[in-house]
Amino acid sequence: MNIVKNSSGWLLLTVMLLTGTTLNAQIAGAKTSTVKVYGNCGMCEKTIEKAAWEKGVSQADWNKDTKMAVLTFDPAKTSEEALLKKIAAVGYDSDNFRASNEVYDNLHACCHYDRPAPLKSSQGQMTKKRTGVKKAEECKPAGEGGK
Ligand SMILES: [Cu+2]
Repeated sequence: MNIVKNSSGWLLLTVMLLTGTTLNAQIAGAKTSTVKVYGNCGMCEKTIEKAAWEKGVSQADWNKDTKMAVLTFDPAKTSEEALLKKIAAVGYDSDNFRASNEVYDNLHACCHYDRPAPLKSSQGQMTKKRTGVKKAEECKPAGEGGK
C-alpha cells in the first residue's frame, strides 16, 4: 500500500465536509408546512422559532404580522404535529394545540396575545416541560422591521 499524500488526504476531508454541509442545509424529501400560531410580537417570534428548532428542522420562521409559521423539516425525524406541540409547550396556541394556562400566564405581559377559543377536549393542552421563557427580555416595539 502506498502512503496517501497529505494533500489528497486533506482534499478528501474537505469534500466530505462540504457534502455533509449540503446534506444538512437541504434535507431530501423535506416537508414545508405553513401553519397558524397565535402570538404578538418580536419576542413571541423568538420564543416560537426557538421552540421549533430541533434535529431535522431546516426552517422555522414565524411572522408576527400574519401569525403564520413556516416550518421545513425532515418527515422522517419530526412532524408538524410534534413541532406545534413544542410551540404550545412554551406558551403559543395553534389551531390544534393549546398552551396550558399556566405557561400562557407566565409569558411576558406584552406577549399575552388573544387566545383562540379553547379546544373541546383537553387532549391538545400542552403542559410545561421546561421554562423556556425569559421574563427579563423586553418586548420589541410594534414598529420593528420584520423579516
Ligand atoms: Cu411577544
